[in-house]
Amino acid sequence: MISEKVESVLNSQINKEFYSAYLYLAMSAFFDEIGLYGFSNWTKVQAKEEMDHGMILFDYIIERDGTVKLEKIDAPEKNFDNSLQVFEKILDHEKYVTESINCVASMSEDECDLATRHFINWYISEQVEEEANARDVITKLKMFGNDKASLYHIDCDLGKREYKAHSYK
Ligand code: OFO
Repeated sequence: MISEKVESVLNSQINKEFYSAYLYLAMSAFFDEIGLYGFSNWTKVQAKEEMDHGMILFDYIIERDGTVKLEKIDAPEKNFDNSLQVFEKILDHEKYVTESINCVASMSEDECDLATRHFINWYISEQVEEEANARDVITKLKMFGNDKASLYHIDCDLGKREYKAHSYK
């Protein structure tokens, strides 16, 4: 059994993860429109991972005999200018998600819910990786993004990313 407070932050985290999936899909559509298909692939793979993040929380709440409460998912931003701006937005968004995950960790500590505190460690590590991934692309775009041949190579590189289903167990 989980407390109402922990259940509430976990449910709100499900919403944030599915919003993240929506946001990455909007970015993927933008990249398709401008012909950066590797960037589109990378963001589409990320969208699928975000859905996994949401589903892992969903299954965890049920496993703990809690109640899943699905809330409205906001429409994502859809006006983007260029690849660097998109990845800066990704980094800002992931920092926001990291703060939210940290709040779940603090709440589970406040409620002496050690199982949730342990469970959320997987997300804490995942956020370190996601922020680092976004920063890595930003660095490359800042160094080489203005050169069309280099941008093409970055696009090919991001096109290699493959989706692997995420699971925390
Ligand atoms: Fe689910 O980590 Fe990104 O948002």
